[in-house]
Amino acid sequence: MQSTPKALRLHIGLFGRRNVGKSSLLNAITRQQVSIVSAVAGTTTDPVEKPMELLPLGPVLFVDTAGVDDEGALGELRMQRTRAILDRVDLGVVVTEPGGWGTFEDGLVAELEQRNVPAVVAVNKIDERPLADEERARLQHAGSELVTLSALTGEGVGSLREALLRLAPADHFDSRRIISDLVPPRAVAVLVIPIDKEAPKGRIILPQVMAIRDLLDGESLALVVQDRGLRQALDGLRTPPALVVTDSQAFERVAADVPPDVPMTSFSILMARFQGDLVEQVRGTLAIGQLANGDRVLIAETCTHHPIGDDIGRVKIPKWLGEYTGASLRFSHVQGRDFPDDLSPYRIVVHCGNCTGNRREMLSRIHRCREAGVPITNYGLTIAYSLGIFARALAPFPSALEAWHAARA
Ligand SMILES: Nc1nc2c(ncn2[C@@H]2O[C@H](COP(=O)(O)OP(=O)(O)OP(=O)(O)O)[C@@H](O)[C@H]2O)c(=O)[nH]1
Ligand code: SF4
Ligand SMILES: [Mg+2]
Repeated sequence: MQSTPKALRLHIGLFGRRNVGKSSLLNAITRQQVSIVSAVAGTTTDPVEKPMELLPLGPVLFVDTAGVDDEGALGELRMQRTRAILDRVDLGVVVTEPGGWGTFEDGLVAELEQRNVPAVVAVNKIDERPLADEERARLQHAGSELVTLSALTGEGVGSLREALLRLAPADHFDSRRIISDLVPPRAVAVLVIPIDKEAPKGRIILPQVMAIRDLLDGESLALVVQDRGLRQALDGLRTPPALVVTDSQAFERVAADVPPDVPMTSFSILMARFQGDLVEQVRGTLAIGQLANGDRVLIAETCTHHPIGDDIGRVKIPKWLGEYTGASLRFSHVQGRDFPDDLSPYRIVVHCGNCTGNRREMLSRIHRCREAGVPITNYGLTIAYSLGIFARALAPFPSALEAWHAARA
């Protein structure tokens, strides 16, 4: 994960007066002692950079700056350094404490606004003193979002993460590839699309269309077959394909036909990576092993299609989960924008691939599950796990496989 180039990471700057708790906040977010904290004003003298995976945002670079309210030559030098950072951040957090907001902070927000950089106003140290209603009303629109928190107790740090997620520029979420990064130019990807009674008439579904388009963009070759044509297709290739991707529902049959040394996964798992957070959802999948009689399972779909026949969410996943766990589970279903505020009744959330949704919203759902302590997985991961081919279906994604092994250990 640390291999994401610095330039591709979302840059988030922490700004504010000395001693408001910028460094403490960075440590609270990262849960590490990245930056030195002390009661002495002016502790941070040079910017401190911390690249990390910030759930639910993905790869980010935090920059903790020196407090910039001090005067004199030293103060001006620090201000110059801080301006250089204002110039290169994608998001700014202006840190203050209750009763601490003044023209200095207004100036910081204005500097960010001039650069079209969204600013989160973060009022820290609320464990010491709450934010007065009058000041809250005033700060509500000072920046793009207002959060109150305590770096000391951790209260509100989750809201800061969510605010950063909401304000992150859209292109931060669009830079990923669905499949073309897994298939070199001119190499072949075999896409297995069974045409059965559940297949929509006269067309193929969106994740499949998206994968084909992405392969074309990557100058790779897409060989599209039905499951019963797979063996013949593989026999006809002079070199093995770089990847086989199947509809999850044909996983078992396809796994039997694809030689073990050929990487194989499903469209739904590709979608978890592209439209969600594969590593987090892989970790969530492990909770399937702990499901017991009477546990409630939430099945969530982003679009509001009408369930037909052996619908995957209503019939197949409940059946596979029941067979795998041997438990009698209670299933609830939500579609579209419905996603419960209270997740506590559920032992696990099984989400669809979110092909019609946007990634930001999916990440926000994953984040809410995490905050509520409820594991979240997805359709393809659940099916692969229930069928006992999880490791194989994750082999194309080393970091996900690693997370799975780590979580099991
Ligand atoms: N009570 C309380 N104290 C805090 C909180 N956050 C930080 N502090 C304390 O405030 C002091 C300053 O914290 P720092 O994190 O060093 O502040 P800073 O903004 O990085 O300061 P400079 O680097 O000097 O600009 C330390 O004594 C911290 O322990 C908080 O949420 N609550
Ligand atoms: S949004 Fe979800 S349920 Fe709807 S087609 Fe896409 S993956 Fe399937
Ligand atoms: Mg500091």
